[in-house]
Amino acid sequence: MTSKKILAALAGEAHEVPPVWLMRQAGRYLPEYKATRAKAGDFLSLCYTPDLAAEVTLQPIRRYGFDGAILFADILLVPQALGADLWFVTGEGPRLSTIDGQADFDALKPAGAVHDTLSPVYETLRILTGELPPETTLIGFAGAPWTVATYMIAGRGTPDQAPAHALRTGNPALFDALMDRITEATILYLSAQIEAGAEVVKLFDSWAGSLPADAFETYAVAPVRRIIAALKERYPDIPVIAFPREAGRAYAGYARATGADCVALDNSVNADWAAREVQCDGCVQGNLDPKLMITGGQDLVDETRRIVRAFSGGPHIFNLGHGITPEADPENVHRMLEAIRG
Ligand code: 1CP
Repeated sequence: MTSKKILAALAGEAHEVPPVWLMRQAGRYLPEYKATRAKAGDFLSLCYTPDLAAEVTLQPIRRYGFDGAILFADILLVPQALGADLWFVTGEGPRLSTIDGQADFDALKPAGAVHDTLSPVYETLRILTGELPPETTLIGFAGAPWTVATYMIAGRGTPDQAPAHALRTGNPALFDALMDRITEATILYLSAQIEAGAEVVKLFDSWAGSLPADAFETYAVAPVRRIIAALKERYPDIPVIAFPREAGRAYAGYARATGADCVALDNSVNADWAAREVQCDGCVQGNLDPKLMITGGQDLVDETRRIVRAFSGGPHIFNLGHGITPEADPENVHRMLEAIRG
């Protein structure tokens, strides 16, 4: 038995009041986050300064008492650890060096080199294990290989991931080599996060929905299955949450195909359908439209209650369908929690 509700839900337990945390719960909607980020100077310094990264991880736990604390870091730290240049343009987002051909791939570091860059992240987790309340679950994470590859190839976020699709179909040998390198690096990175205290790990496949049906198995399912199998071989008890965002009907069967203990649902999925077709295989998480954290009101309360009801028959972790945005009203998080916890 565990006093940690998230771990209990991941083990298959249903709760009348589900555990809750939010994607991007440490972020720019919180004034205390902005203050710490200003102290760090820039986003990457915040990620690589363990005391400050631990501080921003803890801020939403102090303010809201969430059941889960997600490590403060970014999915793009893995490309950087593999040798890509990474910088953040204020008001625009991340920029990376691109992968256009074999020479760019050949310049990358081997997977085993990632710890040289990422060791401060492990230190953040070690700090958090000593500071979190005993009922709070510590969540580590990484990007899933396809999503990380889209950023490494294009050098930035793109609306349609066109550069990655072009490499995938135009030079499959090079694309597969890149996917392999990211997959190996991710296994090492998440293993080190678990050694440092992560009790659950989550794989973010934010662009899984842009893969056509015939490529979904190869690039969204198979690499995630390989990562989960490798982690479970070393750490049989570690639960894994996977988020194949906008997978649509491919959400059905995804947990079985990948070995994930919990599937995170975006907000385009119908909750009653997901209760039948996804929750039958284990825990589900997510689904609330993040826009409701801006608009609030009775809609927020009604939608929150509807999702709690839809998933009340099985294991469920309450969350949003995507990250909370900088425009969200911190008071609306209290309204949502009140609707869940009463
Ligand atoms: O200005 C700022 O302070 C930076 C905003 C920000 C934050 C708060 C970025 C830049 N990353 C993060 C933290 C972050 N990113 C976390 C920390 C923990 C938490 O959730 O509180 C996590 C889990 C992520 C994951 C992440 N980064 C994803 C996957 C989830 C998703 O949102 O789909 C992705 C795609 C990224 C890349 C990234 N990092 C930052 C931005 C703005 C982006 C998106 C870039 C783009 O597509 O254009």
